Amino acid sequence: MTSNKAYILLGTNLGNREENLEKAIEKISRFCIRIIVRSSVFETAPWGFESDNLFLNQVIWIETQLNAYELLDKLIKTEKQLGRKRIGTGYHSRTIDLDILYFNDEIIQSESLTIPHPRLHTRSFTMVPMAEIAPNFIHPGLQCSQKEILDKLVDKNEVVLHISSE
Ligand code: PH2
Ligand code: MG
Ligand code: MG
Repeated sequence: MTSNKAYILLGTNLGNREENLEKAIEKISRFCIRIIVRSSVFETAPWGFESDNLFLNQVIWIETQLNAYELLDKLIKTEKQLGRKRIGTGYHSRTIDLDILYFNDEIIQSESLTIPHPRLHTRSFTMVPMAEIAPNFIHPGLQCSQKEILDKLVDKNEVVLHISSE
């Protein structure tokens, strides 16, 4: 049996944010083999758009028998089940966003999927939780560790510890 390992970013800035994260993780745990690690939860300022609603962001590392496209499909269905509405183009507030950051150490570039996530290394709301749980994991494109990426990051958007995983 082959299995895959993926890092997923969870983001929410609408409704009961803590509950949205818990519900999403519960649903994800039903269709993957296991959730290996969860990062702490961080409260983060909206990046790339204006909103009064701060985000909660968290990264989880999962083991799954699904391939990257099957995983994407399940994550989109989970977002819909948790009330995610997709509104035109640009960034909007949302109950839940589930993004695949890394899938094994694969590089995938297709119309529906880009892995590693194309903007992950520019965003502290992603890199802080990512470097917490996998400081030595190497970005397969950039060939840098998560810790190295975080140390060089210039994004100064606020990221504050909200619920520690310890
Ligand atoms: N997601 C975005 C755009 N901006 N800002 C924060 N702080 N957290 C997010 O998860 C986030 C964002 C697009 O998916
Ligand atoms: Mg996103
Ligand atoms: Mg998304």
